[in-house]
Amino acid sequence: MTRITTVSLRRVLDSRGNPTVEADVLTESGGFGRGAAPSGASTGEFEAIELPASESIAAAREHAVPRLEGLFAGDQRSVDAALRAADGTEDFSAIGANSAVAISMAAAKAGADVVGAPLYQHLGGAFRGENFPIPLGNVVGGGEHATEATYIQEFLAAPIGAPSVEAAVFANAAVHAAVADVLDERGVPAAKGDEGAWAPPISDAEAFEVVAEAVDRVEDDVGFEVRFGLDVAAAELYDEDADAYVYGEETRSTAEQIEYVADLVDEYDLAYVEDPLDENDYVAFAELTERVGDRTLICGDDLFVTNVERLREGIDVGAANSILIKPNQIGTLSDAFDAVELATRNGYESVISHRSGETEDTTIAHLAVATDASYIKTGTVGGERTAKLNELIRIADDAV
Ligand code: 2PG
Ligand code: MG
Repeated sequence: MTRITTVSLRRVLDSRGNPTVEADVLTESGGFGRGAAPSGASTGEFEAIELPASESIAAAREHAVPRLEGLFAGDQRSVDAALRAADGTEDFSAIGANSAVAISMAAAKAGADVVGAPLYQHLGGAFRGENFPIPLGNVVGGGEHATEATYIQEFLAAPIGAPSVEAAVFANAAVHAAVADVLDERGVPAAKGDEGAWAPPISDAEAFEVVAEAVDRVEDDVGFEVRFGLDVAAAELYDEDADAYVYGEETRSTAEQIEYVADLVDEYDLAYVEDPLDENDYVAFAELTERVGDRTLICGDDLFVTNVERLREGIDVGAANSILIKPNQIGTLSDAFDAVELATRNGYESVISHRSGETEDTTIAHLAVATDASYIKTGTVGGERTAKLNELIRIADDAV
């Protein structure tokens, strides 16, 4: 008996100290699942709508909860369809994508609990040992996640030669520590940004030197290939009126931005570049992918917002070769699965991702394994980040 008997919603804290939505789902047989919505700061223009937590909870209690009671918790498609029907809009603006995603994740966990399976297995996945999702770990960051730091939002360690999840997770932590050493040697003080990455008051050019040096040191130490990548979050830099990317005093036209990023890919052998261009510019994305897509991942985050329609548009023009998957950008796990499936069928890699505002929820670690994703982006240090990384280590150890 897996019918849902109760769905409760409450406000809890996220890692920025803001209120977010937590959902509990209980079934007739005593199955239990809990999920909490994350929250973005550099949100894409086309994301599903996050409402203020209290407003979202009130709307979901009124419209969604009555439709969910009596459904089978393990039937994820029905649960997610009920959430969509309860909302009635394209972008979850009636009940809020925050309540929707919290309930969707909580129902999945309740469904897993009922059958006594780990969430990643319940969602249809297996841990394949050598095929684990490689963690991309933010080690230096700025943009919307930290003021007075780099214009590029994230410099991400990418331990692509790691022999195990554990080795990869610890390599990223080592790069984070090595960055602190290199900054210290240069006399640069650094606080941390929203995701636990160092947020030093240095130029982007210096940040490249610092991260490249830190990655080299760790690579020598661990003996496997460690590279790095970026989330440029270029939509935040793009000024529509000026039709240019604004880096403080410096601006770059679209053609210059493509040139700049392509040069960075070659100079630093970047493994990964997310949102190098504006979220509306499929054409420029395609141009860059054409130039460097054979040697690095060009990933659409704000470009695709985990939305199959937008992804299809991107696939048609060759806009990228990978997609960032954030369940709260689209509102349900089923929608996130659909995006991964479409991506996979078209040769795109999937990168399952956290948000800058997070909780201790570990669903994305299970989602990455369940979808056999190539990468997971979920920070390097800090409790709400290590919650996911440690869960990945447990999954690898078959201890969840
Ligand atoms: C991103 C994310 C996570 P935010 O841009 O990829 O790193 O940031 O959650 O603020 O959108
Ligand atoms: Mg991004």
